[in-house]
Amino acid sequence: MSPFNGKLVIVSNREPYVRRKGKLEKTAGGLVSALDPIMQKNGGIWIAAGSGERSPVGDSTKTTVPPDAPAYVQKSIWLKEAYENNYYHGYSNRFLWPLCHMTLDRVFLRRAYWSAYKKVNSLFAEAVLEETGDEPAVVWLQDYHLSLCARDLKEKNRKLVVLQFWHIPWPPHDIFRICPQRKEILEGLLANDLIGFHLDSFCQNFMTCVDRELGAGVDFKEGFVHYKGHTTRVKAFPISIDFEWFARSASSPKARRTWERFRKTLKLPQDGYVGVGVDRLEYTKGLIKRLEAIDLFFTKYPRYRRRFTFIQIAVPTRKVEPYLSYREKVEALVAKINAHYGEADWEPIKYIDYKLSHDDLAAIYDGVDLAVVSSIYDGMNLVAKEYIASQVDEKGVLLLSEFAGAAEAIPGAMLINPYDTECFADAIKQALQLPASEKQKMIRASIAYLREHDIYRWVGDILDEVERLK
Ligand code: ADQ
Repeated sequence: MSPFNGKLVIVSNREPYVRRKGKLEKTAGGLVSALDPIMQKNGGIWIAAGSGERSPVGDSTKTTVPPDAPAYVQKSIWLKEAYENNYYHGYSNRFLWPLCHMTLDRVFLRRAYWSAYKKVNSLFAEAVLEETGDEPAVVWLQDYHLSLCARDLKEKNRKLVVLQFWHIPWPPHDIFRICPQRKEILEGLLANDLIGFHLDSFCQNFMTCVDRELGAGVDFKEGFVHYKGHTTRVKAFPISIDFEWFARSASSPKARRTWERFRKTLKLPQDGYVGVGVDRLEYTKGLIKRLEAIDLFFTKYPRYRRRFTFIQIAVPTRKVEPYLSYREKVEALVAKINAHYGEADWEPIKYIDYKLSHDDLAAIYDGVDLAVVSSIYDGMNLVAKEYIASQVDEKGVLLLSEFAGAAEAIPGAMLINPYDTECFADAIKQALQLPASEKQKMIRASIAYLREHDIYRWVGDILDEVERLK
């Protein structure tokens, strides 16, 4: 990664650290997992909506993080509850999220959502401008919560270089045109100097939308959009993880002890196979499809009862509808499968509904025989990459949905279609039956790719592109 000396301001909805019971804790989720190591290395300021215990000291607060080795500043903006509900739970998560993931029956919109979304975007822009004044800086906006921010920033400080990374898919135009505010959103995004997506197909979808909706000048091949005198670079940067960190953590003696402790606590049979799924409790991650496939697997292949146990780690992150109902459905299905196939001393699914540290996850990833990522649609999916990086023993198999961005790049994964339950169930059996040498060959191919394409390369590629644009 080339040295980056400009002042860096990251802006995201979610704080990297949240205060709970007086203690700052790192939050779960792809964005924070990806960018916290970068900020710890480079320093800078990270602006986000406050979400833990509210500070009594005003509308925004600054803290240095991480608490045990302060490396950068976190500025938290405290939003009024109505704004928070309508902008975050409403427009961002009940409207844009399902729209971009093409789960159209979940798309839900209210007028109040949009006005709060606009207001909160302008509050974020103000919070950035308070830090930069008239000075130059690089402002890196994160995700779909902030699609109008770049426009405000550029209008008030022309010296800023503004870029945005869109962490979720960008849907085809036929889907995006469902959005009544599509022109404002596209114009807002085109104020950026650079927009990044995980995949080239998302870039193409986005450019088709600005072409059809705004009549912007689009160079589809080179990835440039010219609109109202401004040029925006549009480019794919598939996000990754801190490969070395996971590899190191998984190979530590502590990881072995952690895995043994898990085996004991979960009462896993000593000689059986173990699979794992690690997800936010989120409908796009395809947990129901996965459980249905596991259910069918035990029906079709009864000899694997007692010989295969699946650990599902599902952390609830959004405590509103439709997540509450989804959680109920997932938990009911787990209970049904356990009641149907379970025995006095064996449960087919071990369900864990809380957050684990990445050290614990690395130990589990290395300990199990296979991991399942069954997203019905996913921008990238970092769990897939964390699992590969943690394969010290080179014995694991990754069953990966072909609808996760990760499937486009990672060689050596076993691709599945989560909608095709029967093939999915068969793939679990095939994965368990693969000879050790074949598993090793596959996982080595994945590891070799990922070692070269880690999170530092992702950030380096983006910041190099920023330097070129400057
Ligand atoms: P997410 O959908 O949140 O983000 P994903 O890529 O699935 O992200 O990664 C989830 C992260 O949360 C991983 O780092 C994982 O280890 C962690 N996590 C999940 N469950 C956990 C648990 N029980 N305990 C501890 N940690 C847990 C969005 C997009 C993705 C994209 C990312 C990054 O939806 O497609 O990969 O951003 O761009």
